[in-house]
Amino acid sequence: MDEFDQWAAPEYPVFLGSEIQQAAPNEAAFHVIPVPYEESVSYGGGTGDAPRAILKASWQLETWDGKSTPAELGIHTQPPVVVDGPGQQVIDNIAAATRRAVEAGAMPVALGGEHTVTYGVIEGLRAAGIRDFGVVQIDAHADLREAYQGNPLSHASVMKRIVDRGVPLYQLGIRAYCHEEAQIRAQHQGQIHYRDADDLVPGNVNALELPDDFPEQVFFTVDVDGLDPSVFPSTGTPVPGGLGWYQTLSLFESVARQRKIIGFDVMEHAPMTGFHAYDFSAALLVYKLMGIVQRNR
Ligand SMILES: [Mn+2]
Repeated sequence: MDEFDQWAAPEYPVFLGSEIQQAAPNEAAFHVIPVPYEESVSYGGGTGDAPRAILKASWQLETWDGKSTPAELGIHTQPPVVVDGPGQQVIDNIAAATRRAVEAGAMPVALGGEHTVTYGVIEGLRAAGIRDFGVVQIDAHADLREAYQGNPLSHASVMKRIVDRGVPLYQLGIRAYCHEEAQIRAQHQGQIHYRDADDLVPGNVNALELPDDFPEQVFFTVDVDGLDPSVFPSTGTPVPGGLGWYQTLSLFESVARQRKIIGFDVMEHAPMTGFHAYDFSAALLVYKLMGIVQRNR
């Protein structure tokens, strides 16, 4: 791809393409991976439109994020992952894109799409030879069901698929889960850690301490419904009582101070016609997380 190319694919502008020249794949610290996958919607739809909306909104960002300029590290936007076909095929495609990022020496930054996408990213990290890592998840929902509506690749089961791989998990901001998920948490004591919204939000908790035995490398997944619907109403299954904007950034930063971030994603944004503010919020969230990574490397 030409280094001056501002389009990852027709209809898909590159991240921050208005401000920066896109970095070559092997010269970028971040590989933005658009994944317009929307299959197992349980309530409101639209998350398949999110990657394009976020990339478009990124053209309105400032390169200075208020503290540093993460764009200096190089950002490359891959073409969107092909999401037609059976679920396992899509997971394989996402894994291949993630592996390409890692093998280019970059950090994958996946833009969903539904939360199932995160399973593909985790499979890609494993395929690239990264085994000893944990996942920190911001979410309203535990996503720990064995299957949902008969589908083990549902967005409501994504964290169970990851736990099944033996990956340690730390959940933040959960406030909607079922009895089965509470049992799965109990069965995986020592592997699944959590601080739920009813602890973090009323307590205004802005930092957490990871357990000593939590892996040194961390992948961070943000389901935007983990934030309060006053910040992100643009999501399929909103739940009141979520994390604040600054609280989310602070929690991410507290993890980045303690561990090495090896990638992150932003999932489940669902653009709302006429409300471009939320597309911009999602783009800014992605860029702010890049900035935190930059300042804590
Ligand atoms: Mn989720």
